[in-house]
Amino acid sequence: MSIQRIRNGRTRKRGAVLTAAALLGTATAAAGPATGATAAPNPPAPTSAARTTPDCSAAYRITRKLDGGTTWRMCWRYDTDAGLTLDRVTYQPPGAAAPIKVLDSARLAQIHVPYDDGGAEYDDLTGAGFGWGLQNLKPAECPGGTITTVKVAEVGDVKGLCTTTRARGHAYRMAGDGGSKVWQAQAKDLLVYTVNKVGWYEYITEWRFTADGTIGANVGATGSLSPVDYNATDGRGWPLGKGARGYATSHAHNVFWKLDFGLDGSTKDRIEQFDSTVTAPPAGGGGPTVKTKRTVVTKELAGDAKNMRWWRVVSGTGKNADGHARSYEIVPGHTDTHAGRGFTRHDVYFTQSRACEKFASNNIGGCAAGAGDSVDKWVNGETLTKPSVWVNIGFHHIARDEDQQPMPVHWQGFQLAPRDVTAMNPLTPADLASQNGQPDLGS
Ligand SMILES: [Cu+2]
Repeated sequence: MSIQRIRNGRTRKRGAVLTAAALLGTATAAAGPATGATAAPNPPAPTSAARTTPDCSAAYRITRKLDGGTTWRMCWRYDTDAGLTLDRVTYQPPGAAAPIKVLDSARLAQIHVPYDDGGAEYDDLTGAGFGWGLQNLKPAECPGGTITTVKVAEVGDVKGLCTTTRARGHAYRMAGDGGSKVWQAQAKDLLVYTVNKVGWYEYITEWRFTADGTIGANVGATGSLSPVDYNATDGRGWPLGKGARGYATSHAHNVFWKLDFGLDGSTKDRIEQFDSTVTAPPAGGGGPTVKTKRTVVTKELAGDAKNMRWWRVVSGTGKNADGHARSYEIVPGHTDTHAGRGFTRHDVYFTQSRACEKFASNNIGGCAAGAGDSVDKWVNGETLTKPSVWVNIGFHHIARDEDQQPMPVHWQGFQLAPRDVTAMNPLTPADLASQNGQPDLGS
C-alpha cells in the first residue's frame, strides 16, 4: 500500500510502492495543495558561496581522460526527487593548464506526463516517486564501465550508476590537398547514466561528455506502456493488438532539465538570444541575404524556439586564448511543445537563481506561499544576474504496435555545445595548430 508522506508541506507517495496506485489517478492528489504545514519563508537569492557545492570525496568523483587528451571531472550525488545530479562539472582540453569550470549543477527538473484525454497527469519526479525507483544495473548494461552503488534514502543500496565510455565514430576528418594525407580521429565519449522506474515506464537519464567539449543530456523512455490505459475508445489513442481490441491512450512526456552554469568559476553568466532573418533574393539578381541579430537577455525569460533562433550562456569573466568570451550554446533536440500548461508552453526558461525553485512543476522546494509552483511563474521580471537555465523537451507519445514488448527506447534531449571555450578545436593536431583564423589556402 502507498505510504503517505508529508514533506515540504506536500502529501507525496513513496515511489518504491507506488506504481499502479499513482497511475490509477492518485497523482492529482499528490500534486494537490499543501496540507496545512506552515509555508517556509521566501528564501533570499543564494550567494555564490551557497551555490558552490563542497568538494566531493573520491567515492562521488568522476574523472575520465578521453582519447585526444580531454579530461572531464565532476561530482555526482543522488537526490530522491531529482535522481542523478552532477555538480562541479569541469572540462580540461588537451594542453590547458587547468580545468575550465562549466556547470555548477545539472539534473532533471521534472518529467511531466499528461494524458490526451485529460484523465491523468503525472509529475514523475516530485509526484510519482522517480527517485525511489532507481534500478540495479547488470554488468551487461554498463559495457566496459563501472557500476557504482548509490545509497537511496528509505530504499537502501542500489547498484545504479554506470560510468563508461562509448565509441561515436568520427570526431573529425579533413583531407589534405597535396596528397594522401588525411587527418581524422575516432571519438569515444564519457557516458554517465542511471535507470529509474516509474510505474511501468523506465527512464534512462543519460549524460554524455565528448572530447571536443560538448555535453549531451538525454532521457530515454522504455519499459512498458501502462496497461491500465488501454481504454482509449474516444479517438485519443491508437489500437494495439489484433484488430482494434486495445487502445493505448496517447500522452506526452515533457522532460525538464535545470542547469546552473558557473563558466570559469563565476555564476554571473549572461544569456544571449540570436535570431536570423532571411530575405528573398533581390529582383535585380544576387542571392538571398541573412541578417543575424543578437539580443542580450537581461530579465527573466520564457523563451520559445523558432526557426533560426538559439541561445547561449556567456561567461561573465572567462575568455579563451583568442580573447573571446567563453560560452555554451543550447542545442535542443526535436521537441513537441505542449500547450496545455503554463510551464510546458515554452522551450527554455531563464530565471534568477533561487534555492527554493527546484522543479519545473509541482515544485517541492519550499518557496513561500504565493511564489508559484512552476517555472513559468518564476519568470516575473527579475533582472538576471545569476541565471538558472531550464530546458523543456517534449515528446507526444502516440503508441504503436512496436511499443510492446518491451518498448524500444525513445530518446529526447539536447546538447550544450562549446562556443569559443577554446581558441580552436581542442583536438586540432599539432601540424594544423597554426591555422587559427587563417586556414592554409592550400589545404
Ligand atoms: Cu509514453
